[in-house]
Amino acid sequence: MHFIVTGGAGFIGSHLTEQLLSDGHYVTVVDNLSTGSLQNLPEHPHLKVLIKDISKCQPQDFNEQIDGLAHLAATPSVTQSWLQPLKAHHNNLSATIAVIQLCQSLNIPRLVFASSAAVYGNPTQLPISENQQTYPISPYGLQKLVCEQYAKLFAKQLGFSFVGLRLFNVFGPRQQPNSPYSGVISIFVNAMQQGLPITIYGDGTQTRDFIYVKDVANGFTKALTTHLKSGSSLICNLGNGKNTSLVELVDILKTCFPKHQLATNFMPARPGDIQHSQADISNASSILNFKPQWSLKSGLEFFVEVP
Ligand code: UD2
Repeated sequence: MHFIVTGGAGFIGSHLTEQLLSDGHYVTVVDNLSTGSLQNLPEHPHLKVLIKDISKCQPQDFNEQIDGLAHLAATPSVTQSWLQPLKAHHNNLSATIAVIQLCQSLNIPRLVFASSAAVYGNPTQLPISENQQTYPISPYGLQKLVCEQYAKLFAKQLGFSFVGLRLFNVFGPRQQPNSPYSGVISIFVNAMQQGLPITIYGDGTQTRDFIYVKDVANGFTKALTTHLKSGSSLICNLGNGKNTSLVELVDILKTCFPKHQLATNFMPARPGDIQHSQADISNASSILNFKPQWSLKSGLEFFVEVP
């Protein structure tokens, strides 16, 4: 099959591209390289890379029959969405509408969208199921939620099938550690490798559902290839299904890497931080046959080995 992966040179998109290629598929990556890098991608005879903003793509940019599109290109930052809401709106929401139009003009039968647990805001119950009320507390969460709603509407109208995957806390190789708002694991691993202290915001009892990036790539692959009815829409959480506190995370890091120093400072909790998060993954497991293969510990061990 031939798939388009938008944001395919980024953290999650590049792992998805690798998995699709190793499963024998053809992939066209579309990426404007604003945060992604060509170094994240392998050289492969079945891989084409189009360095372009997805919202500027035209149907004639693609010559082949496309069997599915995974849309991961975005400004994936809650902070940026507060600082530059119009720009984030363009990159997250308007770009998704451009993708939907591309699905229409190229007759693409499946759209898979990288949504986020941010659509829930403060969860009212754990684990969080897809039926839980959505109440985004950032422009980013709101943009992801409205993207889902646009895609659902157009899936029904145009007859393609849509899967929105609500990602929880993804970690693994190629995640950028260099902003204070990068994923906590990339920041801690980077500090550990450089012998620098880490900072825990709050008392460290907050929990997150950490999912290894290769499991996320696998979830996307299943969402692209599982048979679904034309015109149907499916929303699935994509997490590990377990929650781990930051204190437990630090303990796991210390056991995995006993030779590294890990000095810990505590600072006041970040405003707007949620206390607990854990995905109910029964939808993904029953409909997409998704099962996480990596624990936090095995993912961390592999991650730190891989440069
Ligand atoms: C995640 C997503 C975010 C949004 C949100 C929705 C990532 C990177 N971010 O934010 O895009 O979808 O979920 O709920 O996946 N922390 C520290 N020390 C540090 C860095 C972080 O203690 O140096 C804490 C932070 O205050 C928070 C926890 O670690 O309590 C996780 O932080 P995060 O930025 O990795 O992810 P999160 O859940 O806030």
